[in-house]
Amino acid sequence: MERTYIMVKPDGVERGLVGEIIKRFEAKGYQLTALELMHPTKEHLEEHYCDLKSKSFFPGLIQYMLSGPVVGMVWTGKEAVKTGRKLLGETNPLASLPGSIRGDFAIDVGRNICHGSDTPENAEKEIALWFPRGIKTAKRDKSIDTLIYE
Ligand code: IDP
Ligand code: MG
Repeated sequence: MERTYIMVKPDGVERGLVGEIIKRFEAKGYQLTALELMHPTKEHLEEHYCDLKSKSFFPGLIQYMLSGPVVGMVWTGKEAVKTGRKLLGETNPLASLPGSIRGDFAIDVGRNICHGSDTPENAEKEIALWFPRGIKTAKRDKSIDTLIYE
């Protein structure tokens, strides 16, 4: 089963959208595997976004991400990475369809309320970065899985 790292950014936390975002992943059928409210350092965020270091918006992005706590989560299930990004919507909320999280709750790209891993490899890297002590994985009740997977 695939894992993805989903994070509610400071604007999403401040706007009270944590529950809404959790609700959508739960309702889809994904399993909540880890969850924590965190106050990351600048260095930690620079590591998370290291691929974007050369972008002109990078300093603003880091400043935005430092503006308050974030909620980091790991969700598990079939194609969790790709489907997780579909649930979030496009990077630019105005290009996101209604029904997606960014499409329903955000306008500007620099205030797009949530993060989702883009590949399974990056998901595992991000999970290791944000949950460095590891995650105890509780096996979900098999009877629930038979209602979600054929
Ligand atoms: P993603 O979050 O959809 O994976 P990335 O390209 O990885 O998008 O960019 C990371 C984050 O950087 C975005 O979610 C957004 O908050 C911010 N960002 C991306 N492009 C821009 C931009 O052109 N201006 C301002 N912020 C941006
Ligand atoms: Mg990205």
